[in-house]
Amino acid sequence: MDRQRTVKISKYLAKHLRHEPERIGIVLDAQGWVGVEDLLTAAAGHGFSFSRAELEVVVATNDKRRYILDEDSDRIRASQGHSVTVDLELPATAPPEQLFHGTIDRFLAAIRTEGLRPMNRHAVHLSPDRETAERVGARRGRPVVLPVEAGAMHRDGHTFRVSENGVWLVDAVPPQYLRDDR
Ligand code: HQG
Repeated sequence: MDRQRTVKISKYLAKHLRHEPERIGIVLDAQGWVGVEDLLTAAAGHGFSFSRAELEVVVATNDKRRYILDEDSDRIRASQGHSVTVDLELPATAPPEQLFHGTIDRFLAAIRTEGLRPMNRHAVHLSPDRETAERVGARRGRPVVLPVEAGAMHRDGHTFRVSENGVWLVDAVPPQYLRDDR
């Protein structure tokens, strides 16, 4: 399968497994899962056909491992990034001392004042390393990386979870935990 096709299927999955399942008439369960057969049928019924084999290639080769199949490959879900309500049931996990958030200059004034907020998603997304955060920021423009004092936040009672694909999730980051190392 060529890269263009893989990316197209991946974007289609992001749209419908994270944001707008109702657009193609699928229903995610409380943990965000949907049956693979239901998804394939619904997609085909709404003008975009792909096979189970193609889906499995996308899941296995996706650069950020955005999707995961259950043990029997019966169901699929997005590992993070939802705007629809789901409970991923990820266990609370102690984070490393420092995590990173990638953003752009234009948002900095608001972020310094009110901290990081989840905006349209469920959680604030933090990266385990600077390079990943840079890539996240670079989706919008020249990236700015903010180190986050995750260890201190955790000791102060904030709950961290880590998604199946290694993205750290937290409800919010108050401004006092944001470093500026530029
Ligand atoms: C910014 C992608 C103003 C925040 C990525 C970000 C990630 C504020 C934007 C994942 C703010 C939200 C998530 C505040 C935060 N005032 N702006 N108080 N607090 N922001 O897309 O972290 O490819 O919801 O800096 O790689 O950019 O989709 O979050 O710029 O892992 O799998 O508001 O999405 O993954 O944007 O990205 P997003 P994000 P995928």
